[in-house]
Amino acid sequence: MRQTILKLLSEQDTYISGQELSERLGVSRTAIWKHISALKEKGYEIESIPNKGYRLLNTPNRLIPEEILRNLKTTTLGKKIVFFEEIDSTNTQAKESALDYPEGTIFLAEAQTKGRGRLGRSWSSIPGKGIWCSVLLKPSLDPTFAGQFPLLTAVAIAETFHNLGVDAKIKWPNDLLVDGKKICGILTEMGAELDRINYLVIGFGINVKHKLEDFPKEIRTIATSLEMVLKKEVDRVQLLCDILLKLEKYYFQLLKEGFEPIRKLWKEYTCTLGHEVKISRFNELPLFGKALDLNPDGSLLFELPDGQIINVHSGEIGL
Ligand code: BT5
Repeated sequence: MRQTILKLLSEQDTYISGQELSERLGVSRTAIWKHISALKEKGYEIESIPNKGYRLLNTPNRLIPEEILRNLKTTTLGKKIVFFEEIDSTNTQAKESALDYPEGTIFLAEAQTKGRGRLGRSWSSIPGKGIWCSVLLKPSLDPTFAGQFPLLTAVAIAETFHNLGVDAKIKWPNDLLVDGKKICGILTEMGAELDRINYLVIGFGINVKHKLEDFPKEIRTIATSLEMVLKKEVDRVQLLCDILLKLEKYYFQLLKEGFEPIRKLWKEYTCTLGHEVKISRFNELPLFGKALDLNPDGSLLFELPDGQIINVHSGEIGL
């Protein structure tokens, strides 16, 4: 209901009367008035003049579901939004209720108190500055395909950044860097049986409005934000809507055509291939060698100093 009221208000430059709204929505004028009051409380500036009606003056510059749904052009992703002003971690929430929500649901928070990175690392997620979002997907695929999803997400986000004029590079497997500093991290988690994915939760954290001093001291030298790079304001709502649209496009493409088109795009955006790198691995000795190619399954083709070629499925790259 509120979404429709907002749509009608934003389509019109002039006033729209309470009577007209109540007729078009089939509810009483008191109900309309209550919805308008609730919207004002959320930060919408709505002028109401007796005998004239309502007029939308300003929308809140916040990442709230009403604003996202007003701008979203997807068919599936983001059509259902679970929003928290503050939560431990959107990935944790998405995983806990994955079976209760449909594919495409997004879990979104203005702040995370226990934002998570990979392998138990933490993700700094201060209020109002970033996009802290988890997308729930339920592809009918074998779990061996799961590794393609963070790569696909990195491509969708890198491409959106490029359209904004930000030259972001993907560090294998899925960190996004600008001038060597991390601007976005992706954490993909899965619920699966041996031969079937039940759900995937793709969490991405994007630093948007941070100034240098907004980052905790320990990551100030390694982190950056879109506004630090662009030196102008970035609209988080529009950015999230653009990312979801691209993510949806590539997700459907992956289901239809397989990974190859995404792999090609990933290779265009990466800064890893062709370089001598060190790969730190969980519970194993680090590897030194040359990153040769991205394999069709998302693993890295890697040449060791003795010329041996191996596939690396997971790890952390230091350039
Ligand atoms: C990641 O882990 O990069 C994945 C981050 C995913 C965050 C999203 S936010 C929405 C969803 N809900 C969650 O709880 N998580 C996801 P990893 O590659 O392990 O990188 C973690 C490392 O990045 C940390 O150890 C820090 O060094 C650094 N770091 C932490 N916060 C950062 C930030 N805001 N910007 C840049 N670097 C950061």
